[in-house]
Amino acid sequence: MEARVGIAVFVLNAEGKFILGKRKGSHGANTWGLPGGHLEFGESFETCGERELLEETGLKVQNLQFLTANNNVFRDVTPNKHYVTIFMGGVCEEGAEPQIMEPEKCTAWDWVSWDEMVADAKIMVSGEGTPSKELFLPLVELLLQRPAFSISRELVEN
Ligand code: 8DG
Ligand code: MG
Repeated sequence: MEARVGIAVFVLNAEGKFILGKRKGSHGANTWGLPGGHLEFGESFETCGERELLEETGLKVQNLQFLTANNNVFRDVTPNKHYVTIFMGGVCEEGAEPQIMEPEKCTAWDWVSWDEMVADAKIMVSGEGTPSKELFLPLVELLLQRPAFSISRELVEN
């Protein structure tokens, strides 16, 4: 089995918050992850990110751009899964709200700040305390593998 490519999208609002969705029916069930999905054959990162975001949330994103990438081995599923995650970022229209377009895959969307996500990731890594949102593995690994990375409006606005 080879590693696959997953595209994950940070879509920022005017406050610099982004959306996380509560996963259902797949690996990482009940954890909160970024909207996204599999990179299809022949597709660009940008097209995949825009497509997945629209399919899952109904949101349109402007100026989607590459941010960073990481490597994720899911050992809690049999057979194990291995993904390279490409993190893309962009801004949505002011006041736009995500819709639950695929209730069989995602049961809720919520806006979170980078600091809130980091706080939950740290709780999960330390194993002490209870995170306010249990995070999907690629987000926890983002903090561990790319400690210098953080998201902001400025990063995705240009
Ligand atoms: P698709 O078959 O419709 O393209 O995918 P999906 O039904 O939307 O599946 P998904 O689980 O949302 O995304 C596909 C894979 O992408 C997922 O199983 C693992 C990988 N992936 C990462 N990081 C992230 C992430 O942060 N968010 C999402 N949604 N997927 C991610 O490696
Ligand atoms: Mg998805």
